Amino acid sequence: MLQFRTVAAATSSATDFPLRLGRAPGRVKPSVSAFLILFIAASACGGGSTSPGNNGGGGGGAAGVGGGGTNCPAGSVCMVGTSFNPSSLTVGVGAVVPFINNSGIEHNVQFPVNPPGVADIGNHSSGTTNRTFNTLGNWQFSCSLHAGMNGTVIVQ
Ligand SMILES: [Cu+2]
Repeated sequence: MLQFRTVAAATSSATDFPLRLGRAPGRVKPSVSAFLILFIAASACGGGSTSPGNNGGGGGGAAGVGGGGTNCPAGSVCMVGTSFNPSSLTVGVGAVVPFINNSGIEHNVQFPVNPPGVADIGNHSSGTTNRTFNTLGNWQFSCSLHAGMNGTVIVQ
């Protein structure tokens, strides 16, 4: 009778043992998957930062395109942006001075004192208007639409 009991107790305790061991791997799993999530997140961030690095020096292509705007023929006055270029032009008596507006911006040319025979030029955003200067003097003009847009034709 005594021997049976001890055998039964031994077997029951033996079957308990593997059950406890079975729980131990179950606790490890959550920490492993948390580590994997962190690793994936870290590697995803790292991958994103590599490609933009090569896109650096793209500029500088169209540098020569805009240069034509300052090509003002000799002996003429051009409206470039919101200024006259040249701002001072010296001509001889009887010179025909083209006032050229290729800016696409509306301008006018107004003389506070008109040279004899020279009329103001009204608002316009393109085109060339000729004026003939037959009288000696420094003839100032301005565009009333743009403050500081001034020029002078010097007739010598
Ligand atoms: Cu103007």
